[in-house]
Amino acid sequence: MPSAITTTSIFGGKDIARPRGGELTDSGSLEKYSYNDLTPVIGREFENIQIRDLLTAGDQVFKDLAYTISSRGVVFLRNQDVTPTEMKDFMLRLTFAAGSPESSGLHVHPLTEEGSKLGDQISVISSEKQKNGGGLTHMLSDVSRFASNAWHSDITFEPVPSDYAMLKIHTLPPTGGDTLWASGYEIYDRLSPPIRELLKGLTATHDAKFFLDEAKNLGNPLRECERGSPLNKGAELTAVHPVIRTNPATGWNSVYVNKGFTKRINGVTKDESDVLLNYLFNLVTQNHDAQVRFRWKKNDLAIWDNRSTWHCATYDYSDPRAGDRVCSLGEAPYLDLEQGKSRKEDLGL
Ligand SMILES: O=C(O)CCC(=O)C(=O)O
Ligand SMILES: [Fe+2]
Repeated sequence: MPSAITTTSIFGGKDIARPRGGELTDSGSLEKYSYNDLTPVIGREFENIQIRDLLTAGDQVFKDLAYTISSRGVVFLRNQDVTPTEMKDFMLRLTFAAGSPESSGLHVHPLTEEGSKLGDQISVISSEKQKNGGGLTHMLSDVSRFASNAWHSDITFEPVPSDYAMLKIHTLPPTGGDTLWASGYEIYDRLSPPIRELLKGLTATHDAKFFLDEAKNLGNPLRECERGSPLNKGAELTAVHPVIRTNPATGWNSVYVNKGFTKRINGVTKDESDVLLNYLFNLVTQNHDAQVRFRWKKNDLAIWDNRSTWHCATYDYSDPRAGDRVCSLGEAPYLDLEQGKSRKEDLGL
């Protein structure tokens, strides 16, 4: 299979899951929509875009949108009239336009019930379901008073994890349930050159074995089938990825370990791994100037790049909160040792 990336400067990745194209650029097709950048480093809210209307647009619009999401980290669209099926169609076009490998489709979460009403590729995010010991947010099942324990990027336990994710929240408590995102590019940019060099040679193990217990609590068998890529299957729920990852859409490097799933930096002692991971997690959770916090209204929708951001739900409410999420799969994570850039330097900041 032809691959856009054939140089030896690539650390990590897998031959059947390399990106099809190179970096994206913005041709300006979204210029007619007004927007607000919510912070200098992360988040853009568009006005007057309906996902449903964009479904009939050409590929260039999807490319421009992919570039916008990948460069701003997360994009917010208010009050969307869109069905779960349209969300899936949209995400397939987005990931394709962005250059994801042919072997990558939409993810099937290992906890998604077989024959579920909305289909295999929709994860139902539901506070009520979570009360039964299920859902995607195990983190608070083990007693902790640190809300920051819930920071993660989606499904990094898969050998081929997510490029983009779309979440629409349709049921909301009167207040609470905000979601926060943080920029992986910005955290990479806060590392000194010697620490960057150290981390560029390292991989980390990501593990979601706790889903085996959650599947039992829910009474559903774990989905061991192909979960959107031939490389994502079985009950192992473990993957090894580079600690620093290049995003093919922007060419920018990002830190790629997360509190939810990353257990161990490989090839160093356990103590060194703990120190390094804790330092990186603290950079994410203790820098509110690398984060954006979104206050949802009914039917608002977010699309983010899981390769270069983390997110964290807020469990500060008691009334029901629910929505639908679709995750597309990108490339197997890699670091481009020659071409990978700092966001700040590339933007001349
Ligand atoms: O409920 C939320 O705000 C976020 C849930 C989540 O982690 C996700 O949709 O990937
Ligand atoms: Fe998530």
